Amino acid sequence: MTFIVKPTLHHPQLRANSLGFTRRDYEGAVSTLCAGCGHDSISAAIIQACYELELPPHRIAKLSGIGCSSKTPNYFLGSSHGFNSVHGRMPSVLTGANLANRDLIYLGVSGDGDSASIGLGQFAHCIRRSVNMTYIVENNGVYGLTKGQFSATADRGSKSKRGVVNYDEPIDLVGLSLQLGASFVARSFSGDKAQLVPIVKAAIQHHGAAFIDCISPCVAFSNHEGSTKSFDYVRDHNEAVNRLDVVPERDEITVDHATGAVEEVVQYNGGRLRLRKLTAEYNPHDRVAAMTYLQERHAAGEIVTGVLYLETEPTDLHDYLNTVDKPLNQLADADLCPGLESLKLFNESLR
Ligand SMILES: Cc1ncc(C[n+]2csc(CCOP(=O)(O)OP(=O)(O)O)c2C)c(N)n1
Ligand code: SF4
Ligand SMILES: [Mg+2]
Repeated sequence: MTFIVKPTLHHPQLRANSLGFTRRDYEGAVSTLCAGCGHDSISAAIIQACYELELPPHRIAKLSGIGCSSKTPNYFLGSSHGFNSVHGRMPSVLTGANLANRDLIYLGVSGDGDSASIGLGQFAHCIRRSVNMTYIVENNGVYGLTKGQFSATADRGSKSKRGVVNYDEPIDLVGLSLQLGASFVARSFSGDKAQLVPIVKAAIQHHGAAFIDCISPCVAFSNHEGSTKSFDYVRDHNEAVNRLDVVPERDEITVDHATGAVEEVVQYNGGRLRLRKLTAEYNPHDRVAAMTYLQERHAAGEIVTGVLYLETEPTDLHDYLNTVDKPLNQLADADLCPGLESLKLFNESLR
């Protein structure tokens, strides 16, 4: 992959977080995407979220598939672990990495083609297994990297840049992840930084499978009239059901919102989410109601954004498998192979 390294010099007065890192320390190489591509805004939101959460970069692992979206991990978190896998295969690589080392923070970055077309099976199994990760799909409704063919998330009736109509039903990854049991589900828009940054922060803090569908217009192939993934279309049809503040464990809550309108959810690591309702009838803890609401609003041509589902006491794959707290890749030979006597005892227990 070609890339241009960014100079490490920065203004001496750039504010550092408590780890001594500036926002620049969470950046990566210079982006080679088209100017104005929505994906670059998502990279900026990830950088901001990790800087604000004060995450040590060496504790993060970013994984992706193939596509313009999957190239982006090269443009953020340059000091973190990274793995660029085969098209549509990121979820199984991430699952394996997570099982081997549960101590890292996993970021899966993918495209709508990568996750809803070729990688749909991989996406589905990774979500239903509750892998502890933040899974972001940068959704532009096209295969940007291969010149703009419709992907499986393109809406029925939407038009390609050359005027071809898509007759296939779209796959809604939000609906699918709700059905498959994801414990955190959100949708956002690359053009709404104020919404996206706290959603990414909340997803990273979530213990379990956190999925974010981020509509991300492709300025080359899905930003024209007739596309339902263009900047104009999303701005005109965006219906945000809530707004989120993320309060780290170390910070006191100082702002008091109107009673009843704000719900506070304590996260696994002690941080808190403050969820402010914008739509009275929307309940982000009712999976079935969320699925119905999203389908109704989609039929009406609206794009519902915000935290769409949140389980307050989530569990992950390691909890189900009852794995030891120590990461498996740090276990010694004696732990991994406890000897013939232990094997005999184990076999006896199965008789
Ligand atoms: C196995 C395989 N099949 C097909 C391709 C060609 N290919 C590369 S990227 C891509 C689609 C990318 O679309 P998406 O995931 O939506 O990413 P975007 O470029 O839109 O961000 C395709 C079909 C490939 N690289 N590997
Ligand atoms: S082709 Fe589309 S998705 Fe790819 S970099 Fe350009 S604008 Fe972004
Ligand atoms: Mg795409």
